[in-house]
Amino acid sequence: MDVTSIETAKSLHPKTYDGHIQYGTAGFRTRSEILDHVMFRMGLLAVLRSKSKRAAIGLMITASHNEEPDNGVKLVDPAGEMLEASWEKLATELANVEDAKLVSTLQNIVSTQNIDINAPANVVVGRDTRQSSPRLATAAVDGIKALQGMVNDFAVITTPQLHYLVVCLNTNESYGIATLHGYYQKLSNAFKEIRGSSPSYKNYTPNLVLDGANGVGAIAVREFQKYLGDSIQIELYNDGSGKLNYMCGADFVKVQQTQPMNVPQQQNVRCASIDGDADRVVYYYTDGQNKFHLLDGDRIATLIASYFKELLQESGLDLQLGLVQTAYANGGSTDYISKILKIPVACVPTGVKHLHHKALDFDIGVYFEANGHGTVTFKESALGTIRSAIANLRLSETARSAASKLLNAIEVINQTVGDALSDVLIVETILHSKGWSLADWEKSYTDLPNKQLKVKVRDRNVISTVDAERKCVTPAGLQERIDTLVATYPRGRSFVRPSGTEDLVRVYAEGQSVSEVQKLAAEVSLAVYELAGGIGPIPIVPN
Ligand code: NG1
Ligand code: ZN
Repeated sequence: MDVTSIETAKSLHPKTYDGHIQYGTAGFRTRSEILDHVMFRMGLLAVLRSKSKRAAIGLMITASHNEEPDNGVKLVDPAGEMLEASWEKLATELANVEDAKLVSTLQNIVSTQNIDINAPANVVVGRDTRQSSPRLATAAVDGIKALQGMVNDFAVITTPQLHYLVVCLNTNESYGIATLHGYYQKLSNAFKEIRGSSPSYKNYTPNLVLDGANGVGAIAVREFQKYLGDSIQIELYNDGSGKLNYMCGADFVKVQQTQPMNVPQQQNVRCASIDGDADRVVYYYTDGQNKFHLLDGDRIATLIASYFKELLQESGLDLQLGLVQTAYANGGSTDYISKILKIPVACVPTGVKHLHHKALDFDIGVYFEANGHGTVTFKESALGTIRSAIANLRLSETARSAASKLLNAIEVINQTVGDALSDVLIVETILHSKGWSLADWEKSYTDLPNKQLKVKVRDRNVISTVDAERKCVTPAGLQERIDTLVATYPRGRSFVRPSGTEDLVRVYAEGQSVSEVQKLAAEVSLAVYELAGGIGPIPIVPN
């Protein structure tokens, strides 16, 4: 290890923040002004991870749907997954050590992880459009270079594009060409192939209004449109000229359950919102009575799963299809999946790494968070089975055509991570094939009214949970209080958990009516405030 080069670079990125910061659900995420030394150190860690895995590692600078002054960084493992849990701990340790202990901490990682320091290292770097991102990217690159790693800087890209590039590089480009051109071409070619020469069908029209959250996704959408030609017309709003994620974007629309700013309110028009780094998407429309209708990640998951189920039945393929959700999934969707679709459904803790991991248990694993972050994974053996069916002339024309559709749908999907733009293309593909409007899609099941609230507490880690976050074990008495409150509401459900990306506790409630869930969410918030050390204004419970 070239200690002199690390010491020199370190002096440019001294640790100036004394608080503890933690690698959470999506890496480090906090106010951008305290992140310089963290970025530098993550550049160093990415090199060690790359050497240890003998593969390219991704480093993405983004705070996704958070407000513009925040920023963050996450590392992407070789197969496109989130960083392995044991390395998250190393990341937290490395980010928090004093400057004087930086080199010895690195040396310790090298020896405990058995890393050959002379092995090559390749780090793929990407960043979102935040003002602080170029400065923070420089810090990360300084870290990579201080350990003599190779930097593959793709500058401004979406988070899913970074995952895609990492996987392409690590599969010798068998997954796809490791360029942005390769990304756009792979997805758009498959999309156009399925769409054929008639972009309209029954209630489906090839026009989509898209809210780009004023983020990097807006740039990518403009680029995508060039590849998509007339197969679909995307009308872009919040295209980057306004404030990032401000009253717009997937998170705003999902949590506020309302139309984003600047998108014209037109009746029965198909709209979608992506988030600031383009890894989430939700759909919505306003009906003839000006009522807002949200079609969130749970809906997208059920749409994709039911489409795949139909194609599997038509093709006669015996592949196991499964769906993965979190506690935030609407009870209406879970009932529909298990009772009507009859597809196995699993519940895991929040954070795509948990969903992705569980989805890999199935031949075809559909996973989505309710907020619109998700994708589909396919086992290599399942792909082989589908390909053989297409080539098997003894099968009926219908069976082979269904298998072929399945394979094309797989090509449209960015399997490496939830990708808002790829998810838009798959949703559009399915709606087109069914000839559906959003109202048609919505008929499949009814969402239970639900509400999310945030509570500020002194230390959010006083809350610990079990059972995929559906029950809390500490602080003492909180779960009993939640149980008592929930019991008074028919179809009521509520849970609380510390956020992994913000310094607060999240409260979720659902039930049979809007007024009841508002009340339940507020009552549970008050319980958190009282039993978990709330700070700031006391939550107000409506009458
Ligand atoms: P936290 O802050 O841990 O709730 C949020 C989302 C996650 C995930 C991460 C990463 C909710 C309730 N939580 O995590 O699902 O998307 O951000 O972006 O939506
Ligand atoms: Zn995001």
